[in-house]
Amino acid sequence: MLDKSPRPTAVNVPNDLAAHWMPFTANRAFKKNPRLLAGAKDMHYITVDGRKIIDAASGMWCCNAGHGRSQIAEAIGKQAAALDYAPPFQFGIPQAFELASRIAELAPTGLDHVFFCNSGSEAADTALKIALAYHQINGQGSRIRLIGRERGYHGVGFGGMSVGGMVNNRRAFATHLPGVDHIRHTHDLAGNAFSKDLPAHGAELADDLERLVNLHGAETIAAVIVEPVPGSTGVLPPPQGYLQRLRQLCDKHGILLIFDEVITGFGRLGTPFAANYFGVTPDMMTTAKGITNGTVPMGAVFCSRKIHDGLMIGPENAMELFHGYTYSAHPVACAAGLATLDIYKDEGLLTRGASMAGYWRDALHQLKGLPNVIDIRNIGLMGAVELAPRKDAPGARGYELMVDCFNRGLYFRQSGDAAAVSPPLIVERSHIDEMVSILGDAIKRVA
Ligand code: PXG
Ligand code: PLP
Repeated sequence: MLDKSPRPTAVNVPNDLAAHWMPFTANRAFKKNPRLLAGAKDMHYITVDGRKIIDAASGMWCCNAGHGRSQIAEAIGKQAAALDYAPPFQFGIPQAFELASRIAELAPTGLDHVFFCNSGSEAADTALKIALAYHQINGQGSRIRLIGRERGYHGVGFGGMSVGGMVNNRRAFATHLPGVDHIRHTHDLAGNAFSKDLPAHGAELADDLERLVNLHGAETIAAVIVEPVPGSTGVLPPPQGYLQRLRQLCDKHGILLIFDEVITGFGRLGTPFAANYFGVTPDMMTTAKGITNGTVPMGAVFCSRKIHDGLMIGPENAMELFHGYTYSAHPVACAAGLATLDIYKDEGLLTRGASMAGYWRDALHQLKGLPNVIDIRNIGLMGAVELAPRKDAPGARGYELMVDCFNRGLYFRQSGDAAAVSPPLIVERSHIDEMVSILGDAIKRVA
Protein backbone atom coordinates (compact mmCIF):
# COMPACT_ATOMS: atom_id res chain seq x y z
CA MET A 1 0.00 0.00 0.00
CA LEU A 2 1.18 3.51 -0.75
CA ASP A 3 2.29 5.46 2.27
CA LYS A 4 0.40 8.73 2.03
CA SER A 5 1.60 10.17 5.31
CA PRO A 6 3.30 13.56 5.00
CA ARG A 7 7.04 13.24 4.73
CA PRO A 8 8.93 14.61 7.67
CA THR A 9 11.23 17.41 6.70
CA ALA A 10 14.07 18.51 8.86
CA VAL A 11 14.82 21.53 6.80
CA ASN A 12 11.43 23.02 6.05
CA VAL A 13 12.19 24.15 2.52
CA PRO A 14 9.85 24.69 -0.40
CA ASN A 15 9.00 21.37 -2.01
CA ASP A 16 10.29 22.46 -5.38
CA LEU A 17 13.82 22.82 -4.02
CA ALA A 18 13.73 19.77 -1.78
CA ALA A 19 14.29 16.96 -4.25
CA HIS A 20 17.57 18.19 -5.69
CA TRP A 21 20.32 17.21 -3.25
CA MET A 22 22.93 19.73 -4.29
CA PRO A 23 26.62 18.80 -4.68
CA PHE A 24 29.26 20.40 -2.44
CA THR A 25 26.62 22.81 -1.11
CA ALA A 26 25.27 23.83 2.28
CA ASN A 27 21.85 22.53 1.18
CA ARG A 28 19.76 23.82 4.09
CA ALA A 29 21.21 27.33 4.01
CA PHE A 30 20.95 27.48 0.22
CA LYS A 31 17.32 26.41 0.15
CA LYS A 32 16.41 29.11 2.65
CA ASN A 33 18.16 31.75 0.53
CA PRO A 34 18.66 30.33 -2.97
CA ARG A 35 21.08 31.80 -5.46
CA LEU A 36 19.48 30.83 -8.77
CA LEU A 37 20.95 31.54 -12.17
CA ALA A 38 19.00 31.85 -15.39
CA GLY A 39 21.38 32.98 -18.09
CA ALA A 40 24.93 33.92 -19.01
CA LYS A 41 26.64 36.00 -21.67
CA ASP A 42 30.36 36.73 -22.07
CA MET A 43 31.64 37.86 -18.63
CA HIS A 44 28.34 37.77 -16.76
CA TYR A 45 25.69 35.57 -15.22
CA ILE A 46 22.06 36.70 -15.01
CA THR A 47 20.08 35.64 -11.95
CA VAL A 48 16.44 34.50 -12.11
CA ASP A 49 15.44 37.96 -10.86
CA GLY A 50 17.41 39.63 -13.64
CA ARG A 51 20.53 40.76 -11.76
CA LYS A 52 23.85 40.83 -13.64
CA ILE A 53 26.72 39.10 -11.82
CA ILE A 54 30.29 39.38 -13.06
CA ASP A 55 31.89 35.94 -13.29
CA ALA A 56 35.27 35.90 -11.55
CA ALA A 57 35.54 32.11 -11.60
CA SER A 58 34.85 31.18 -15.24
CA GLY A 59 31.83 29.22 -14.10
CA MET A 60 33.87 26.70 -12.13
CA TRP A 61 37.19 27.23 -13.92
CA CYS A 62 35.71 25.97 -17.16
CA CYS A 63 34.16 28.72 -19.31
CA ASN A 64 37.50 29.93 -20.63
CA ALA A 65 36.03 31.65 -23.71
CA GLY A 66 33.29 33.31 -21.68
CA HIS A 67 29.60 32.48 -21.72
CA GLY A 68 26.98 32.12 -24.39
CA ARG A 69 29.26 31.39 -27.31
CA SER A 70 26.82 30.83 -30.15
CA GLN A 71 29.38 29.00 -32.29
CA ILE A 72 29.58 26.24 -29.67
CA ALA A 73 25.83 26.15 -29.11
CA GLU A 74 25.23 25.75 -32.85
CA ALA A 75 27.81 22.95 -33.14
CA ILE A 76 26.15 21.14 -30.24
CA GLY A 77 22.68 21.43 -31.78
CA LYS A 78 23.85 20.31 -35.21
CA GLN A 79 25.70 17.31 -33.81
CA ALA A 80 22.80 16.20 -31.63
CA ALA A 81 20.55 16.28 -34.71
CA ALA A 82 23.00 14.47 -37.01
CA LEU A 83 24.35 11.76 -34.70
CA ASP A 84 23.08 11.87 -31.13
CA TYR A 85 25.09 9.00 -29.77
CA ALA A 86 27.60 6.49 -31.05
CA PRO A 87 29.12 3.51 -29.23
CA PRO A 88 32.72 4.37 -28.36
CA PHE A 89 33.80 0.74 -27.76
CA GLN A 90 34.90 -0.96 -31.01
CA PHE A 91 33.32 1.84 -33.08
CA GLY A 92 34.27 5.45 -33.60
CA ILE A 93 33.29 8.81 -35.00
CA PRO A 94 35.60 10.99 -37.10
CA GLN A 95 35.16 13.92 -34.71
CA ALA A 96 36.77 12.02 -31.82
CA PHE A 97 39.92 11.36 -33.83
CA GLU A 98 40.01 14.94 -35.05
CA LEU A 99 39.60 16.36 -31.54
CA ALA A 100 42.28 14.06 -30.11
CA SER A 101 44.73 15.03 -32.87
CA ARG A 102 44.06 18.72 -32.43
CA ILE A 103 44.48 18.79 -28.67
CA ALA A 104 47.53 16.52 -28.82
CA GLU A 105 49.00 19.07 -31.22
CA LEU A 106 48.50 21.79 -28.55
CA ALA A 107 50.01 19.70 -25.74
CA PRO A 108 53.71 19.59 -24.87
CA THR A 109 55.77 17.51 -27.29
CA GLY A 110 55.58 13.83 -26.46
CA LEU A 111 52.05 13.77 -25.02
CA ASP A 112 50.71 12.30 -28.23
CA HIS A 113 47.78 10.12 -27.21
CA VAL A 114 44.43 11.07 -25.69
CA PHE A 115 41.94 8.93 -23.75
CA PHE A 116 38.49 10.56 -23.44
CA CYS A 117 36.20 10.49 -20.40
CA ASN A 118 33.55 12.85 -19.00
CA SER A 119 34.95 14.79 -16.08
CA GLY A 120 38.05 15.65 -14.14
CA SER A 121 37.25 12.94 -11.61
CA GLU A 122 37.10 10.33 -14.34
CA ALA A 123 40.28 11.72 -15.86
CA ALA A 124 42.12 11.28 -12.55
CA ASP A 125 40.88 7.73 -12.07
CA THR A 126 41.69 6.89 -15.69
CA ALA A 127 45.26 8.19 -15.40
CA LEU A 128 45.86 6.30 -12.15
CA LYS A 129 44.58 3.07 -13.73
CA ILE A 130 46.73 3.56 -16.84
CA ALA A 131 49.78 4.05 -14.59
CA LEU A 132 49.08 0.76 -12.80
CA ALA A 133 48.41 -1.12 -16.04
CA TYR A 134 51.56 0.27 -17.65
CA HIS A 135 53.81 -0.96 -14.85
CA GLN A 136 52.12 -4.33 -14.66
CA ILE A 137 52.51 -4.99 -18.38
CA ASN A 138 56.12 -3.82 -18.30
CA GLY A 139 57.27 -6.29 -15.69
CA GLN A 140 57.09 -3.92 -12.75
CA GLY A 141 53.89 -5.21 -11.17
CA SER A 142 55.20 -4.37 -7.70
CA ARG A 143 54.62 -0.69 -8.47
CA ILE A 144 51.13 -0.38 -7.02
CA ARG A 145 51.43 2.67 -4.76
CA LEU A 146 49.87 5.93 -5.87
CA ILE A 147 51.22 9.13 -4.36
CA GLY A 148 49.27 12.37 -4.07
CA ARG A 149 49.97 15.56 -2.17
CA GLU A 150 48.41 17.17 0.88
CA ARG A 151 45.77 19.76 -0.09
CA GLY A 152 45.47 18.18 -3.57
CA TYR A 153 42.14 17.81 -5.33
CA HIS A 154 41.65 15.17 -7.98
CA GLY A 155 37.90 14.82 -7.97
CA VAL A 156 35.59 12.59 -6.04
CA GLY A 157 35.99 9.06 -7.41
CA PHE A 158 37.62 6.55 -5.07
CA GLY A 159 40.95 6.92 -6.89
CA GLY A 160 40.98 10.70 -6.99
CA MET A 161 39.66 10.93 -3.45
CA SER A 162 42.36 8.60 -2.17
CA VAL A 163 45.26 10.56 -3.68
CA GLY A 164 43.51 13.84 -2.83
CA GLY A 165 44.56 15.73 0.23
CA MET A 166 41.69 18.01 1.26
CA VAL A 167 40.60 16.62 4.57
CA ASN A 168 36.88 17.33 4.31
CA ASN A 169 36.71 15.42 1.04
CA ARG A 170 38.18 12.36 2.75
CA ARG A 171 37.19 12.20 6.40
CA ALA A 172 33.59 11.04 5.97
CA PHE A 173 34.58 8.27 3.56
CA ALA A 174 37.01 6.25 5.59
CA THR A 175 37.93 3.69 2.95
CA HIS A 176 40.73 4.77 0.67
CA LEU A 177 42.82 2.86 -1.86
CA PRO A 178 45.43 0.77 -0.07
CA GLY A 179 49.04 1.85 -0.32
CA VAL A 180 48.33 5.47 -1.12
CA ASP A 181 50.56 8.09 0.49
CA HIS A 182 51.03 11.84 0.22
CA ILE A 183 53.91 14.27 -0.08
CA ARG A 184 53.74 17.56 1.80
CA HIS A 185 51.93 20.57 0.40
CA THR A 186 53.82 23.75 -0.46
CA HIS A 187 51.64 26.38 1.21
CA ASP A 188 53.90 28.43 3.48
CA LEU A 189 52.30 31.61 4.76
CA ALA A 190 55.22 32.39 7.05
CA GLY A 191 57.77 32.21 4.25
CA ASN A 192 55.82 33.24 1.19
CA ALA A 193 52.78 35.43 2.03
CA PHE A 194 52.02 38.08 -0.61
CA SER A 195 54.44 36.56 -3.12
CA LYS A 196 53.84 37.68 -6.67
CA ASP A 197 53.71 34.84 -9.21
CA LEU A 198 55.93 31.96 -7.98
CA PRO A 199 56.98 32.03 -4.32
CA ALA A 200 60.71 31.96 -3.67
CA HIS A 201 60.78 29.41 -0.86
CA GLY A 202 60.02 25.71 -0.87
CA ALA A 203 61.55 23.96 -3.91
CA GLU A 204 63.07 21.50 -1.46
CA LEU A 205 59.59 20.30 -0.49
CA ALA A 206 59.72 18.19 -3.66
CA ASP A 207 62.35 16.11 -1.85
CA ASP A 208 59.55 14.83 0.33
CA LEU A 209 59.13 12.24 -2.41
CA GLU A 210 62.52 10.85 -1.34
CA ARG A 211 61.08 10.34 2.13
CA LEU A 212 58.34 8.14 0.67
CA VAL A 213 60.83 6.31 -1.54
CA ASN A 214 62.94 5.59 1.54
CA LEU A 215 59.87 4.54 3.50
CA HIS A 216 58.17 2.31 0.91
CA GLY A 217 60.83 1.53 -1.73
CA ALA A 218 60.77 3.06 -5.20
CA GLU A 219 59.90 -0.36 -6.65
CA THR A 220 56.47 -0.12 -4.98
CA ILE A 221 55.55 3.32 -6.33
CA ALA A 222 53.62 3.62 -9.61
CA ALA A 223 52.94 7.32 -9.96
CA VAL A 224 52.81 10.73 -8.36
CA ILE A 225 49.85 12.96 -9.18
CA VAL A 226 49.90 16.69 -8.48
CA GLU A 227 48.14 19.78 -9.71
CA PRO A 228 50.85 22.06 -11.13
CA VAL A 229 48.92 24.86 -9.41
CA PRO A 230 46.46 23.51 -6.83
CA GLY A 231 43.16 25.27 -7.47
CA SER A 232 40.35 23.98 -5.28
CA THR A 233 42.40 24.37 -2.14
CA GLY A 234 42.77 28.10 -2.78
CA VAL A 235 45.26 28.63 -5.65
CA LEU A 236 48.77 27.72 -4.51
CA PRO A 237 51.42 28.62 -7.11
CA PRO A 238 54.36 26.21 -6.75
CA PRO A 239 57.67 27.44 -5.34
CA GLN A 240 60.27 28.32 -7.98
CA GLY A 241 62.01 25.15 -9.15
CA TYR A 242 59.65 22.79 -7.30
CA LEU A 243 58.04 21.06 -10.29
CA GLN A 244 61.39 20.71 -12.06
CA ARG A 245 62.76 18.97 -8.98
CA LEU A 246 59.75 16.68 -8.71
CA ARG A 247 60.24 15.69 -12.37
CA GLN A 248 63.90 14.86 -11.72
CA LEU A 249 63.06 12.73 -8.70
CA CYS A 250 60.37 10.81 -10.61
CA ASP A 251 62.86 10.10 -13.40
CA LYS A 252 65.50 9.00 -10.91
CA HIS A 253 63.14 6.47 -9.33
CA GLY A 254 61.16 5.27 -12.36
CA ILE A 255 57.97 6.84 -11.04
CA LEU A 256 55.40 8.22 -13.49
CA LEU A 257 54.51 11.90 -13.05
CA ILE A 258 50.90 12.91 -13.64
CA PHE A 259 49.94 16.57 -13.85
CA ASP A 260 46.28 17.20 -13.05
CA GLU A 261 45.57 20.09 -15.40
CA VAL A 262 41.80 20.04 -15.04
CA ILE A 263 41.94 23.71 -14.00
CA THR A 264 45.27 24.84 -15.45
CA GLY A 265 44.67 23.32 -18.90
CA PHE A 266 43.46 25.33 -21.88
CA GLY A 267 45.05 28.68 -21.27
CA ARG A 268 44.48 29.58 -17.64
CA LEU A 269 48.14 30.43 -17.01
CA GLY A 270 48.62 32.22 -20.34
CA THR A 271 50.05 29.08 -21.94
CA PRO A 272 48.05 26.17 -23.41
CA PHE A 273 48.90 24.01 -20.36
CA ALA A 274 50.78 24.53 -17.11
CA ALA A 275 53.33 22.03 -18.41
CA ASN A 276 54.23 24.64 -21.06
CA TYR A 277 54.36 27.40 -18.45
CA PHE A 278 56.83 25.52 -16.27
CA GLY A 279 58.73 23.77 -19.06
CA VAL A 280 58.12 20.45 -17.30
CA THR A 281 56.57 17.59 -19.25
CA PRO A 282 54.72 14.97 -17.21
CA ASP A 283 54.11 11.39 -18.35
CA MET A 284 50.36 11.98 -18.28
CA MET A 285 48.16 15.03 -18.05
CA THR A 286 44.52 15.01 -16.95
CA THR A 287 42.16 17.65 -18.32
CA ALA A 288 38.43 18.47 -18.43
CA LYS A 289 36.46 21.73 -17.93
CA GLY A 290 37.87 24.11 -20.57
CA ILE A 291 38.08 21.36 -23.17
CA THR A 292 34.46 22.15 -24.15
CA ASN A 293 34.31 25.62 -22.57
CA GLY A 294 32.22 23.94 -19.86
CA THR A 295 29.28 23.39 -22.22
CA VAL A 296 29.18 19.58 -22.34
CA PRO A 297 30.88 17.31 -19.81
CA MET A 298 34.16 15.95 -21.14
CA GLY A 299 37.54 14.94 -19.79
CA ALA A 300 40.73 13.80 -21.49
CA VAL A 301 43.92 12.10 -20.34
CA PHE A 302 47.03 12.88 -22.38
CA CYS A 303 49.61 10.09 -22.39
CA SER A 304 53.22 9.92 -23.48
CA ARG A 305 54.15 7.71 -26.37
CA LYS A 306 56.11 5.54 -23.94
CA ILE A 307 52.99 4.75 -21.91
CA HIS A 308 50.69 4.34 -24.89
CA ASP A 309 53.09 2.17 -26.88
CA GLY A 310 53.94 0.20 -23.75
CA LEU A 311 50.31 -0.90 -23.57
CA MET A 312 49.83 -1.61 -27.30
CA ILE A 313 50.92 -5.22 -27.00
CA GLY A 314 49.32 -8.65 -27.22
CA PRO A 315 47.28 -10.04 -30.10
CA GLU A 316 46.19 -7.29 -32.45
CA ASN A 317 42.48 -8.07 -32.12
CA ALA A 318 42.56 -8.10 -28.31
CA MET A 319 41.69 -5.01 -26.26
CA GLU A 320 44.77 -3.37 -24.79
CA LEU A 321 43.09 -1.55 -21.89
CA PHE A 322 39.98 -2.71 -20.08
CA HIS A 323 38.70 0.75 -19.32
CA GLY A 324 36.26 3.25 -20.84
CA TYR A 325 32.92 4.99 -20.36
CA THR A 326 29.57 4.84 -22.14
CA TYR A 327 30.10 8.49 -22.92
CA SER A 328 33.82 8.46 -23.77
CA ALA A 329 34.22 10.76 -26.81
CA HIS A 330 30.49 11.50 -26.90
CA PRO A 331 29.59 13.03 -30.27
CA VAL A 332 28.05 16.16 -28.73
CA ALA A 333 31.06 16.68 -26.46
CA CYS A 334 33.43 16.21 -29.42
CA ALA A 335 31.47 18.77 -31.44
CA ALA A 336 31.56 21.20 -28.54
CA GLY A 337 35.29 20.58 -28.13
CA LEU A 338 36.05 21.23 -31.80
CA ALA A 339 34.01 24.46 -31.82
CA THR A 340 35.73 25.52 -28.59
CA LEU A 341 39.17 24.94 -30.10
CA ASP A 342 38.21 27.07 -33.11
CA ILE A 343 37.37 29.95 -30.77
CA TYR A 344 40.54 29.50 -28.73
CA LYS A 345 42.54 29.62 -31.96
CA ASP A 346 40.69 32.48 -33.66
CA GLU A 347 40.85 34.69 -30.54
CA GLY A 348 44.29 33.60 -29.35
CA LEU A 349 42.80 32.71 -25.97
CA LEU A 350 45.29 30.01 -24.98
CA THR A 351 48.00 32.64 -24.71
CA ARG A 352 45.92 35.77 -24.04
CA GLY A 353 46.30 35.28 -20.29
CA ALA A 354 50.00 36.08 -20.60
CA SER A 355 49.22 39.62 -21.77
CA MET A 356 46.67 40.19 -18.96
CA ALA A 357 48.59 38.51 -16.13
CA GLY A 358 50.54 41.60 -15.08
CA TYR A 359 47.45 43.76 -14.79
CA TRP A 360 45.66 40.96 -12.96
CA ARG A 361 48.54 40.56 -10.49
CA ASP A 362 48.78 44.28 -9.75
CA ALA A 363 45.02 44.63 -9.34
CA LEU A 364 44.76 41.74 -6.87
CA HIS A 365 47.71 42.89 -4.80
CA GLN A 366 46.03 46.28 -4.30
CA LEU A 367 43.86 44.48 -1.73
CA LYS A 368 46.86 44.04 0.59
CA GLY A 369 46.30 45.92 3.82
CA LEU A 370 42.52 45.48 3.92
CA PRO A 371 41.09 43.99 7.15
CA ASN A 372 41.91 40.30 7.74
CA VAL A 373 43.76 39.84 4.45
CA ILE A 374 46.63 37.46 5.28
CA ASP A 375 47.76 36.50 1.79
CA ILE A 376 47.30 37.32 -1.88
CA ARG A 377 48.47 34.90 -4.55
CA ASN A 378 48.51 35.08 -8.34
CA ILE A 379 49.75 33.21 -11.37
CA GLY A 380 48.62 33.69 -14.97
CA LEU A 381 44.90 34.46 -14.71
CA MET A 382 44.46 32.62 -11.42
CA GLY A 383 44.48 34.26 -8.02
CA ALA A 384 43.34 34.08 -4.43
CA VAL A 385 42.80 36.46 -1.56
CA GLU A 386 43.01 34.68 1.77
CA LEU A 387 41.37 36.01 4.92
CA ALA A 388 42.27 35.07 8.47
CA PRO A 389 39.88 32.42 9.80
CA ARG A 390 37.60 33.46 12.65
CA LYS A 391 38.43 31.82 15.94
CA ASP A 392 36.68 28.43 16.12
CA ALA A 393 34.86 29.03 12.82
CA PRO A 394 37.14 28.30 9.87
CA GLY A 395 35.43 29.10 6.57
CA ALA A 396 32.72 31.32 8.09
CA ARG A 397 34.33 34.57 6.99
CA GLY A 398 34.94 33.19 3.49
CA TYR A 399 31.32 32.07 3.21
CA GLU A 400 29.98 35.47 4.27
CA LEU A 401 32.29 37.14 1.77
CA MET A 402 30.99 34.91 -1.01
CA VAL A 403 27.34 35.63 -0.17
CA ASP A 404 27.97 39.38 0.23
CA CYS A 405 29.75 39.56 -3.13
CA PHE A 406 27.02 37.62 -4.88
CA ASN A 407 24.44 40.04 -3.53
CA ARG A 408 26.51 42.94 -4.91
CA GLY A 409 27.14 41.44 -8.34
CA LEU A 410 30.33 39.38 -8.09
CA TYR A 411 30.74 35.61 -8.23
CA PHE A 412 33.94 33.82 -7.17
CA ARG A 413 34.83 30.41 -5.71
CA GLN A 414 35.04 30.20 -1.96
CA SER A 415 37.75 27.88 -0.63
CA GLY A 416 37.61 27.99 3.15
CA ASP A 417 38.51 31.56 4.01
CA ALA A 418 40.11 32.22 0.63
CA ALA A 419 38.39 33.80 -2.35
CA ALA A 420 39.63 32.02 -5.47
CA VAL A 421 39.32 34.15 -8.58
CA SER A 422 40.02 33.29 -12.20
CA PRO A 423 38.09 35.07 -14.92
CA PRO A 424 37.21 33.88 -18.41
CA LEU A 425 40.21 34.44 -20.68
CA ILE A 426 38.28 37.10 -22.64
CA VAL A 427 38.49 39.39 -19.58
CA GLU A 428 39.27 43.10 -20.13
CA ARG A 429 40.99 45.46 -17.70
CA SER A 430 37.70 47.17 -16.86
CA HIS A 431 36.27 43.79 -15.73
CA ILE A 432 39.28 43.20 -13.50
CA ASP A 433 38.81 46.66 -11.96
CA GLU A 434 35.16 45.90 -11.27
CA MET A 435 35.93 42.52 -9.68
CA VAL A 436 38.62 43.92 -7.41
CA SER A 437 36.47 46.88 -6.42
CA ILE A 438 33.47 44.76 -5.36
CA LEU A 439 35.74 42.29 -3.60
CA GLY A 440 37.60 45.02 -1.73
CA ASP A 441 34.39 46.67 -0.53
CA ALA A 442 33.02 43.34 0.62
CA ILE A 443 36.21 42.52 2.54
CA LYS A 444 35.76 45.78 4.46
CA ARG A 445 32.14 44.92 5.25
CA VAL A 446 32.68 41.31 6.32
CA ALA A 447 34.47 41.92 9.58
N1 PXG B 1 41.17 17.66 -10.71
C1 PXG B 1 41.26 18.97 -10.47
C2 PXG B 1 42.63 19.60 -10.37
C3 PXG B 1 40.11 19.75 -10.31
O1 PXG B 1 40.22 21.06 -10.05
C4 PXG B 1 38.81 17.75 -10.67
C5 PXG B 1 39.98 17.05 -10.81
C6 PXG B 1 37.51 17.04 -10.76
O2 PXG B 1 36.82 17.41 -11.89
P1 PXG B 1 35.24 17.14 -11.98
O3 PXG B 1 34.95 17.50 -13.42
O4 PXG B 1 35.02 15.70 -11.71
O5 PXG B 1 34.58 18.03 -10.97
C7 PXG B 1 38.86 19.13 -10.42
C8 PXG B 1 37.58 19.89 -10.26
C9 PXG B 1 36.44 24.74 -6.67
C10 PXG B 1 36.11 23.58 -7.55
O6 PXG B 1 35.76 24.95 -5.68
C11 PXG B 1 37.07 22.98 -8.31
C12 PXG B 1 36.73 21.84 -9.05
C13 PXG B 1 35.45 21.37 -9.05
C14 PXG B 1 34.51 21.99 -8.29
C15 PXG B 1 34.83 23.12 -7.52
O7 PXG B 1 37.40 25.44 -6.92
N2 PXG B 1 37.72 21.20 -9.75
N1 PLP C 1 26.30 0.62 -14.15
C1 PLP C 1 25.70 -0.18 -15.04
C2 PLP C 1 24.59 -1.12 -14.57
C3 PLP C 1 26.08 -0.14 -16.41
O1 PLP C 1 25.50 -0.95 -17.29
C4 PLP C 1 27.09 0.77 -16.82
C5 PLP C 1 27.51 0.88 -18.22
O2 PLP C 1 27.07 0.16 -19.09
C6 PLP C 1 27.71 1.57 -15.86
C7 PLP C 1 27.30 1.48 -14.53
C8 PLP C 1 28.81 2.53 -16.24
O3 PLP C 1 28.28 3.67 -16.79
P1 PLP C 1 29.20 4.70 -17.60
O4 PLP C 1 29.80 3.93 -18.75
O5 PLP C 1 28.24 5.78 -18.05
O6 PLP C 1 30.26 5.20 -16.65
